[in-house]
Amino acid sequence: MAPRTVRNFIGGQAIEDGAVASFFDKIDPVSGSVSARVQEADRRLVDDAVRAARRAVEGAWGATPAGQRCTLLRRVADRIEERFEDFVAAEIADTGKPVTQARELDVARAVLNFRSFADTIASAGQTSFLTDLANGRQALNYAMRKPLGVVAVIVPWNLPLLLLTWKVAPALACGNAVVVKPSEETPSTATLLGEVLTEVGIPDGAYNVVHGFGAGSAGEFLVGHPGIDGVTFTGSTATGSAIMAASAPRVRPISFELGGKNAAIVFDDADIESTLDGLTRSVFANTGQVCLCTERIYVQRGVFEEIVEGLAARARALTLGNPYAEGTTTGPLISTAHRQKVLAYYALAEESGAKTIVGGGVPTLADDLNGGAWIEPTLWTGLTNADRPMREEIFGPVAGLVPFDTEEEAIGLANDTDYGLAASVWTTNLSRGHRVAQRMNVGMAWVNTWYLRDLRSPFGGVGLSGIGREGGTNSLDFYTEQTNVCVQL
Ligand code: NAD
Ligand code: 6OD
Repeated sequence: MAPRTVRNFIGGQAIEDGAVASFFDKIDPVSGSVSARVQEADRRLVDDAVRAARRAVEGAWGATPAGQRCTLLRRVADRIEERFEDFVAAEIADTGKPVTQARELDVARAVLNFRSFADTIASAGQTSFLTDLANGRQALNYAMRKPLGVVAVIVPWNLPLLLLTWKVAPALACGNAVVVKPSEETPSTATLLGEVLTEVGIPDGAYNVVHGFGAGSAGEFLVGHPGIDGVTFTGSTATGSAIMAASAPRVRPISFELGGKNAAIVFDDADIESTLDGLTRSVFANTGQVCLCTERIYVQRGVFEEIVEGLAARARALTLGNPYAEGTTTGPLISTAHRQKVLAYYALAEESGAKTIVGGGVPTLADDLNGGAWIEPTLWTGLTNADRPMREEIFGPVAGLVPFDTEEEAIGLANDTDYGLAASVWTTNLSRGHRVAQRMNVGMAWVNTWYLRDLRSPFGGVGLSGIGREGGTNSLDFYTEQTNVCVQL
């Protein structure tokens, strides 16, 4: 079967192939074969997308009242539900993730993102102050919220639709138009979402998609474009830094959700079975390719052996294979290039003195999976925070386990990182849970759970993990500017 074509989506239209100068191949991470050919947007197409977005902000979309915008976004959620399996299939074709995860996390969250932000923005109020003046009179101050304008949305490949809609839904709800640059590894669901937005009647140009790479391609052309009023980015810290530099000359608002090197702390009073279940998710979910995944586990000495053995048993029980096969828990990495990077850390850990408890290499699978980016879930002991595999983000199904004795020592070990995205604390002593979670130098700390989300709560990181918070009214703050009006009464 000939590979399908994934198209740029500009001004409410998928772009004809004849209007595109170059294409690139999308490789299926399950089998290694070409699964799609993707239109690459050059400078001219990126410019077309930004202009289409500007026309929407200054035209039909800008003129749509907030309540009506939110009603339209609820229709988007309904329409994604109607086309649910189309989105699941597109996400699996790009990532190879198991069908249960694509359904229960990725596409379900896309629906929720649109509903949740429609509710938040529809019910958002304005700040006002009645000011007493010296002459006995009063003044009324009230702040008007206005959209930023044209927002560039740049997202990675690990949770493509989830992360895209997490930004597009609030941006549109606030009245902005967006130009989206999905990862070159996962182009499909962004274009499919364009179809859905058009189907429910979102005006042309409010949502645009340009495909391509970062440096020297669509990503760089987009963030360097003078018509962009703000940039929201999820991805690696190195790319965040490059985008920050490109945004500096025009002093644009930026929101960055970047990498992590997240810690879990397990106390000896933890409920062992539920802790092991939680750790298994937090280390191996999405083959370790979630920015929130745990790569460092600090375990109180009394339960260290029990946790190491229990987690290793659960890692061995993971089932790698075809994403649609019943019982598959774990997909491949996104690409063989990414696998090379993760395997280099597997080798480096052993050179640094790690004992590999489970995994450590490439698995043997059925012949039709041989060309894919498969890798073994892996656990190490014997490393310290001084070793690079315990300091650098690996973004694979792997964690190092380290024993500790006291609460103070565990807090010091967990906070000993340049990142600051997420942490989890496992204990049946809830006072200790609160105490330790509050001292984690991160954006999100979980107690006795991991990646449990309420979309109204702030999400983001500190240090190398990002700038700003999105979620609930935090997103409203990023995607709008305020004009304060002061009226002497
Ligand atoms: P990446 O930074 O390589 O790419 C992310 C996006 O940026 C892609 O669309 C890419 O094409 C684009 N890009 C690359 N260079 C660019 C440039 N110079 N200008 C403009 N755009 C550019 O990240 P990735 O490898 O796709 O994703 C994995 C990384 O993302 C990990 O570090 C992970 O921790 C991070 N991440 C963070 C969060 C979070 O919420 N904090 C969520 C998911 C992923
Ligand atoms: O759940 C979310 O809203 C979110 N932004 C998750 C990020 C996951 C990182 O890979």
